[in-house]
Amino acid sequence: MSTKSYKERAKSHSSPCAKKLLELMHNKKTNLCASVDVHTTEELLSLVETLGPHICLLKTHVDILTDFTYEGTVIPLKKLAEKHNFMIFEDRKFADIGNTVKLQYASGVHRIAEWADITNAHGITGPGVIAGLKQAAEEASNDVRGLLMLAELSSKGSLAYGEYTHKVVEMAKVDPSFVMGFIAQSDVGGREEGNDWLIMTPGVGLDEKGDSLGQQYRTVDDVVSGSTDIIIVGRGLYGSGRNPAVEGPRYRKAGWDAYIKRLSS
Ligand code: 6AU
Repeated sequence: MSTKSYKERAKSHSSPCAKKLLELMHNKKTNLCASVDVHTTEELLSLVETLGPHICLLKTHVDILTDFTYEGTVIPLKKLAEKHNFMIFEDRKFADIGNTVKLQYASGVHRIAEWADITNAHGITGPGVIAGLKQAAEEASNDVRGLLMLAELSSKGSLAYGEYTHKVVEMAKVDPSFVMGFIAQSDVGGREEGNDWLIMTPGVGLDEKGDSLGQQYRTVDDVVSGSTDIIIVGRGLYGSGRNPAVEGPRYRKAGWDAYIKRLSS
């Protein structure tokens, strides 16, 4: 766990993308990432317009959208990111050999490498996944790009723990300028070489304990007092019976208060 401020960590971070995000978090005073898993671009843009002022990061799953187009979806999303000052994380969970993920990241209808600041990958296929994604990022854009490795998962029965998690963390060390941190539930370590990994944690909810398909929720205080730098919240913000205009500020405050508490611990 880091007890240093986001501002301080931004100064010396090895990843330009993490640096940019940490500065944004410090300036905007939010460690909330909204995960918006909806079916249409209209729903996505409308939720982002409401949640945008409260978040440092928007997490998308663009393959859920039934009407995705670069012009109709990405261009307005990028405009909202500029208007409300947040970054974009496409939660693609790449998990193939280096050559294939390189093609998947840059091509197809989604062309993720062109517009998403951050994406993520499983380590199951080995370090070629990092090298492949990095090549695609460099060829697709001059903007900073960052990769999160999935070290632990929030879902019941996940196989990502113990030795597997440890090996994913070791793998990340091959490129700390591109790998900015982990999707994880705990402090996965690996800072011996001075790497200041960002820990982003999904499976966060203040009102529910889980869903019927294995998702497990923990509270904001629980994760941030541990090692979480960014809370990833989905249905807690916009699920049935939730008002995003109320839940956005609520989760933002909970996340920021827990961070301030951690700084003084
Ligand atoms: O808050 P929810 O349950 O509505 O949404 C959680 C979001 C979903 C998942 O695909 C994602 O977080 N997620 C991930 C990520 C971000 O990679 C990993 C994980 O372990 N659990 C998880 O829920 O969009």
